[in-house]
Amino acid sequence: MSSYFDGIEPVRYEGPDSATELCFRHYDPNATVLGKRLEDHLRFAVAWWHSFAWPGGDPFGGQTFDRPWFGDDMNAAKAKADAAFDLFAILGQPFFCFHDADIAPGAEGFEESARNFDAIVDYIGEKMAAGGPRLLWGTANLFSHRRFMSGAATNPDPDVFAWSAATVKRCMDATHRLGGENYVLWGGREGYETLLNTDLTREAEQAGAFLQKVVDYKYKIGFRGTILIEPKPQEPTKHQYDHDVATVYGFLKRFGLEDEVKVNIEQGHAILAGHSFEHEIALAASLDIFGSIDMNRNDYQSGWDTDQFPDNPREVALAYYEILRAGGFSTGGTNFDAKLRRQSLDPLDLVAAHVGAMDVCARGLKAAAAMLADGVLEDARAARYAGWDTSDAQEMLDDMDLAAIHDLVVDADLRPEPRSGRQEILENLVSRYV
Ligand code: XUL
Ligand code: CO
Repeated sequence: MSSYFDGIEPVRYEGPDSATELCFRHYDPNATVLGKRLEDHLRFAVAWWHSFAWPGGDPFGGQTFDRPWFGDDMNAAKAKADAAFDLFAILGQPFFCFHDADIAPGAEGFEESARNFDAIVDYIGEKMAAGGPRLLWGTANLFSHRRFMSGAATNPDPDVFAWSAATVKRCMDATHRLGGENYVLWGGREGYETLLNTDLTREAEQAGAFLQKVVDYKYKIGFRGTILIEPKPQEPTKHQYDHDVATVYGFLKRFGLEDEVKVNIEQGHAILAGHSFEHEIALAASLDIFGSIDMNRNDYQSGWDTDQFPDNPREVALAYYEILRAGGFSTGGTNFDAKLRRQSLDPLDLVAAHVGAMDVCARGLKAAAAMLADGVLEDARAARYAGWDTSDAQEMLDDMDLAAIHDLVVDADLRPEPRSGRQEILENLVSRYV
């Protein structure tokens, strides 16, 4: 049967010195790193939306891609699924992710939409049963259709809340049916354009009630995967409620859901929020809510959420370092929430983008594993805090009040001596590994 990717062979690992254009130079799925196969460390996923549904538009111009499966009916949706599984066979990545709107044509009525969706989910299920990747996560697109323009769960209209809840129910059912390992909530319209028409208290309470219903439904259907919130500070809204990891944690605590929900952290979203990717991962790990990552990068000149494929081994290494320090992924993985540039029209571009990104991630993970195994950074970190390991320091922290600490400082005539933070030395150390 002919395929959009005809003429492109499955990509193989050939090592760093290979002259083959399309091969893995660093990603050998079977190589063992820290006692685990690279494939099982990285848990790569291809994103249906950017790779198969995105038409190549930008805010100033429309479609540039001319995919044979583009169309708004069930035949087009099946052709799209066929093309997706052809790409998966070329890349050999273990997972994929989708929104309902990526895989099936919508309809104005809920039932018709849901029927289309369920039929394509069955079709994808058959393709999965015949071999190919598993589902890392499913999600609902509660942001593209105009009904969601004022939010989904946080909409001022209860009918939109209801539509959104019903949609999430269907998407959780589908994710469960396909054996998905996580379910993601990204609230692209859960925020505001202007405070002048916004009731912050109501909207937060609606969002909290919605999330509680999602968690309750997970238990009702016996879904064993992880519920993940994906933070982002803005775009498309002026202000998004799930601003960053710290804000999401505060929200989860407010509604008592911090043990039920974790985060899916995206590189570009972290940067938009004024953080680094590794900061967001490290913070989530320290709060025990780290779940999964959306791997990509923004354009550092435009500052927009451009969702490009990652190409910077050092940045990626620092991110995986925090993931490995936290014990690695459990249900999470590395989802390429990344899209081609709109001039990259060819099937080869789509394959090459993923191959390059998988290689950069493999390189980063190997560097991170070596840094961790050698222990140099962790030894330096431990040495920096060694003073706190003494019983005197612990006693001060646990048992002494301000007055007692005051007396201690006076009695001992304490004169703290500043010590170097050794930042450049540590940065030089990282450079040796990447
Ligand atoms: C948008 C974004 C989404 C989520 C899933 O910036 O990252 O694609 O990952 O809805
Ligand atoms: Co994302």
